[in-house]
Amino acid sequence: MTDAAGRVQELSDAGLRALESARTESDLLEVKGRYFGKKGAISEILKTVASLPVEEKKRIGAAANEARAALESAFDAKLSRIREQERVAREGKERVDVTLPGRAPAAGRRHPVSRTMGEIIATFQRLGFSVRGGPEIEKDYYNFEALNIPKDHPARDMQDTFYIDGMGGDLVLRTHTSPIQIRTMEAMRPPVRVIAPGAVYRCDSDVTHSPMFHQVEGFAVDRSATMADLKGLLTEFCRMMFGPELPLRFRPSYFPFTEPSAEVDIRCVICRGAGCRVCKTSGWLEILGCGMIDPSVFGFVGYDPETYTGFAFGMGVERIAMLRHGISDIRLLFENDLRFLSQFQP
Ligand code: 2NL
Repeated sequence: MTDAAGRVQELSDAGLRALESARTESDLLEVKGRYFGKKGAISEILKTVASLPVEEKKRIGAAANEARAALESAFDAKLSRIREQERVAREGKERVDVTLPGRAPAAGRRHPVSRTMGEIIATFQRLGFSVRGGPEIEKDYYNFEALNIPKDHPARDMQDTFYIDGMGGDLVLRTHTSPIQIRTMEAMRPPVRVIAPGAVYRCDSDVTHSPMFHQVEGFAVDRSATMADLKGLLTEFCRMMFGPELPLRFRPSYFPFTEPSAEVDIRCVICRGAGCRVCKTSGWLEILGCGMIDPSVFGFVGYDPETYTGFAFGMGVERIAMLRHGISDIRLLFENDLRFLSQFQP
C-alpha cells in the first residue's frame, strides 16, 4: 500500500496537523492551497491515477474525496475558532469607558443679520404692528410707479436696478420693501399698522453696499396720524433697540414718497458721542429714514387723502448690524466664514 491510496492518507494526516497549528486566516488559506485546494497535493495525485484500472481509480477517488471532506470540515472549524479569538482580542482592546463625558454637539447660531432683523420685527410687534411679506420679483408699478417715483428718476437707472428680461416685461427685483406696503394698502382699509421686512436688490457693491441686502419698512395710516406720532413711535423704537437713555435727533431729508421727510440719527453706540471710526468722528449714526406719506401715494391705492394721513419709515438691516458690532465691510456678512460669524453671540 505505498500506492496512491497510501499517499492520500499521508497527505490527509499532514494537512490536518498543519490546519491544527495554523494561527491566522492567511495560515489556513495557505494550508488549504497546499493540501486540498484546486492545485493542492491531493488533486495532483488524482491526475496520476488516470492510467490505473477502473476498480483502483474508484478506490483512490473515494479515499481522496473522504480526505478532502475531512480537511474541509477541519478547515471550517478552525476558521471559526480563529475569528472568535480575533473578536475577543479586539473587544478587549476596544473597551468602552462609560464614565467619559459625552461629546457636546456643535451648537449653531443665528446669523447677525437675521438676529438684528428678528429684534427689529419683535420691537415693532410690541408697538402694535403686524408683519407682511411680498414677492421679491416685483412689478415696476409696485416698486416705482405707485411710490411716486417718476420714469426719469435716477433710482430706475439700469445702473441701480436689476431688471428682469422676458416674462411679459416690466419686472424688477424689488429695490426696497415699499411694494409690500402698496400691496397692503390695496388689500386693507385704514387703520393699518404694518411692517414689511425682507431681502431687496440693487446693482451696487462695495464695502458698505451689497447687491442683496435686507430692509424693514413700516407704515401707519389712520384718520389723524401725525408727524408727532411718527416721532414718538421711532423714539420709542430706538430706545427699545439701543437703550433707554439714548439721545437721538430728527434731521430734514427728502424721499419721493414722503413729505415732509426726515432721517433719524442716534448717539454713536460705539464711542457714545466722543467720535470714532464707526461714526466717522461725528458722534452720530444715521439709523433710518421716514416721513409723512405723500398724498399722491394714497391716490394709487384708493385711500381718500382728505380722510386719511399716514407715516412711513425704512431702515437697512445690515447697516444696523454693522453699526452695532463695529463691522466695517458688509461683505464679511455674506462670505460665511465661520471664523468671522462665530464671534457673535448665539
Ligand atoms: C430708508 C428710508 C423710507 C419709506 C421708506 C414708504 C413706503 C410707502 C409710502 C411711503 Cl408705501 N414711504 N417708505 C418712507 C420713508 C423712508 O426708507 O433709508 N430706507 C433704508
